Amino acid sequence: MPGVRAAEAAADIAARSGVGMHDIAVVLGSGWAAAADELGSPDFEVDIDSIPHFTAPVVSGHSGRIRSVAIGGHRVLVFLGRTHLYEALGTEPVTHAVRTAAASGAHSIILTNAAGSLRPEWEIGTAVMISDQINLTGESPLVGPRFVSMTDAYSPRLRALVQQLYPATPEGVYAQVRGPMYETPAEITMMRTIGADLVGMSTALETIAARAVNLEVLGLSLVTNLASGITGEALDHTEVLAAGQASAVRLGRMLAEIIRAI
Ligand code: 8IG
Repeated sequence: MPGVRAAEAAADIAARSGVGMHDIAVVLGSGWAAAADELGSPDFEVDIDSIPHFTAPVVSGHSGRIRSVAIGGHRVLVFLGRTHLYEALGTEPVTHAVRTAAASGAHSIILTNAAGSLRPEWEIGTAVMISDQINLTGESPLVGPRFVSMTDAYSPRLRALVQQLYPATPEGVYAQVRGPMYETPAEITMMRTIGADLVGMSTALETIAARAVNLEVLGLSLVTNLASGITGEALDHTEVLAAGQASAVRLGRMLAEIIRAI
């Protein structure tokens, strides 16, 4: 049972960190790892695969650590790196961090990622707030008759709060694909037609799992490339890491400000 495994992970984190409860969680995806230090120095940090049922991330740019950081009045559980669906381990490892966050006492989770943009006007380095999602993976982390509402999956309250702090933040619809290949130009044309503004290989399944355990979700995408066919250039993972490095301090401060305001 995923809930049982999450409870085991949460109990281990609580025992080893000495922090009984964490009220907010953050998942830092590729491009965002360098933002971690701007959240403040951790009171506790371990390798993610030393916590029950976590697997170490395989992508470069994902550092595979869990931190506990005090920010404002909050106890924040920070996951540096995530497990992706394209690792073919199934949806449970992909959503274990989200469920562990809920089992640790979190009421809110901030899911970050790097994404390709379907909007040419969004420059590389732009942080976009996710307003809604399209799950193109064909997968769900939920089993059985669990009819979870996905209306307002991305918390209107948290989105309003970010708009107040950073009024220039654009919003868009995030489409998750399985990957690991990037899209063909024809696939990007299809995604634009069905209403996507951003495309990536994470987050949507995590948001589904988060809503199933009543976590408030804030989603933030760092635009690191224009989607396939928009510039005519081939896509390259190194540009993802470079855009993250270049934006790290700005993104980290933005995250810390948002957390303080929650
Ligand atoms: I960063 O253009 C990043 N991740 N599928 N397509 C997909 N995933 C991505 C992309 C992209 N950019």
